[in-house]
Amino acid sequence: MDIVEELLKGNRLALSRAITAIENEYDEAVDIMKRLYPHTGHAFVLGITGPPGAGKSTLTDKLAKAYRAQGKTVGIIAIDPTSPFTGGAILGDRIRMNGLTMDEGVFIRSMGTRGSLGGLSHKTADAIKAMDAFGKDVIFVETVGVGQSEVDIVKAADTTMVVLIPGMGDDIQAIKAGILEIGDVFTINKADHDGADKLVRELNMMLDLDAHGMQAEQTSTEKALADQFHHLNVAKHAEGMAWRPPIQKVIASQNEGITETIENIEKHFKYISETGILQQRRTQRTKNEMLDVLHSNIGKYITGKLSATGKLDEYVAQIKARETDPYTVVANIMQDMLKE
Ligand SMILES: Nc1nc2c(ncn2[C@@H]2O[C@H](COP(=O)(O)OP(=O)(O)OP(=O)(O)O)[C@@H](O)[C@H]2O)c(=O)[nH]1
Ligand SMILES: [Mg+2]
Repeated sequence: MDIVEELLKGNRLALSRAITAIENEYDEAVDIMKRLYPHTGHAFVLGITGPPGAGKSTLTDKLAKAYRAQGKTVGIIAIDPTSPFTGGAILGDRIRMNGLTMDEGVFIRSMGTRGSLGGLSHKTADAIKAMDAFGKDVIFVETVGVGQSEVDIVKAADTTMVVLIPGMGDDIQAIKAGILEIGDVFTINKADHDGADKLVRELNMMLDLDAHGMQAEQTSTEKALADQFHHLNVAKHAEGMAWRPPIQKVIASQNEGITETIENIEKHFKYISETGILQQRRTQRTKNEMLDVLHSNIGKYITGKLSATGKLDEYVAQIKARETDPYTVVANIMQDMLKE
């Protein structure tokens, strides 16, 4: 079957195969993406991140149902950093999305980090595009944790929701820099547990400090993290009237606070649309994606050549013997390549 033609016609099997090709880096994936690209750019992408077990999947399930009730179609990508990809078998177990799998208007896919070092964000971005071209109105991307590894995935989202839960103790301090920078909307889930109000207060305080430009007190780690989010940060403060992330208490398992959460997401989307931040983010994303492909292709090309000619091992030996250094070697390689 012609995967692209079928995908564009709404064939779910074709969408599934396209994502498998993307995930496994099959040769055909590049051709698929080339042909799908003109059909992308319509979906709203919502990133959902937070610590393990915070209720991200439960929440995604409820939010997806709410969007379905509005008549919107939904795509869900769950990034699973721990288990290897299992072709969907994982879904019943780890993703608590009862009933959603029966709904034709919802497409759920889990993606693992198997065999890809740092390549996941690129694959996630392509999977999002496949769902976008398929015609999904809203695409959820669920990732575990708040930190370094989520940074790139978060960049794929228009709006990022950070899910926190009471009883995290000092953890909130540890993840402070990350959450303040990436959260457009905050959800305090498991509000049926003790400490939800305390967490809301703490978070409010941190957001107020942040809004008053007191980032100067950041530790170097926090600064490094904040730098990662620089473009988001710039965008956030671009219009002078910085977005104040709303905080909503939710009991996802009981469907409580879902309507308010959807309202917050929609408010944020309206804000970034009207201020031009959305376009700014999407431009930045397009640029990053192009540069990713450029760097990766150039890297592969040069590495391939060096390996084939045996020069790679030669260089490594010379560097190891301290006859030269990596910088000099690479500068020479670049010069040789440019001469060709
Ligand atoms: N008490 C309570 N439990 C909840 C709530 N929301 C979810 N849970 C439970 O929390 C557990 C974890 O929920 P998940 O939705 O799988 O959490 P997750 O963040 O997706 O987990 P990972 O993807 O494994 O990181 C499940 O047993 C849920 O039933 C809530 O609001 N209150
Ligand atoms: Mg989950």
